[in-house]
Amino acid sequence: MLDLVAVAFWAMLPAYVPNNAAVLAGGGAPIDGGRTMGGRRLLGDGKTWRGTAVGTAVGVLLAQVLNLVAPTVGQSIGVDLPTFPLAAAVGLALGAMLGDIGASFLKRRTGRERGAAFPVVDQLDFVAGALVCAALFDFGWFIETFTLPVVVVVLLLTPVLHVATNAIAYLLGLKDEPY
Ligand code: CTP
Ligand code: MG
Ligand code: K
Repeated sequence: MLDLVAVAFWAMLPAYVPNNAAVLAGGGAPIDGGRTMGGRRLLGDGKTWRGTAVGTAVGVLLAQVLNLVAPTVGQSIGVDLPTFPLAAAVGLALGAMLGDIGASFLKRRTGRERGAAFPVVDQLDFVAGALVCAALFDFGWFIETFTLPVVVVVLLLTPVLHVATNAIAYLLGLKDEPY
């Protein structure tokens, strides 16, 4: 059980970090360029080119660091930790950003202003994006790494981690809302 949690957490790290990096790097031009659809912003000012690019880059870089330390860390906790081929790393990091962007599109279409909470979607949008893109970019790696039990742990663990991380970012004054 602990093995599953360790593998799930490790395999998702390149998808967890991009959203937090985007919060720190955000600002600048919005992806939608201010365009609207049905009187509402397509995505809103919370989805920027810079946040998306930096978030993706940080996730891919983190995967390289994890690749270097996987044997050492794995041995010390007695778990066979996965490494990340480049395509898988890009899939996880970019996919996490795209999932979050997709959720903003849905939020705007359902009348939610920038920053409004969208429970469940807020907690799992980036997981869905990361898993779909990782599968598209490196299917062999994906099915080997994300076995059904690992996916189940990811789906249970991520909302808890997401709520905790964002609450901390809010308390530190890095984020405007605690979700
Ligand atoms: N951010 C960014 N680019 C992204 C994602 C996030 O620049 N692709 C930055 C923005 O500064 C954003 C902050 O990270 O305001 C927090 O991200 P998030 O909570 O996802 O955005 P919200 O501002 O809450 O907007 P939305 O309602 O569209 O989710
Ligand atoms: Mg938000
Ligand atoms: K979000």
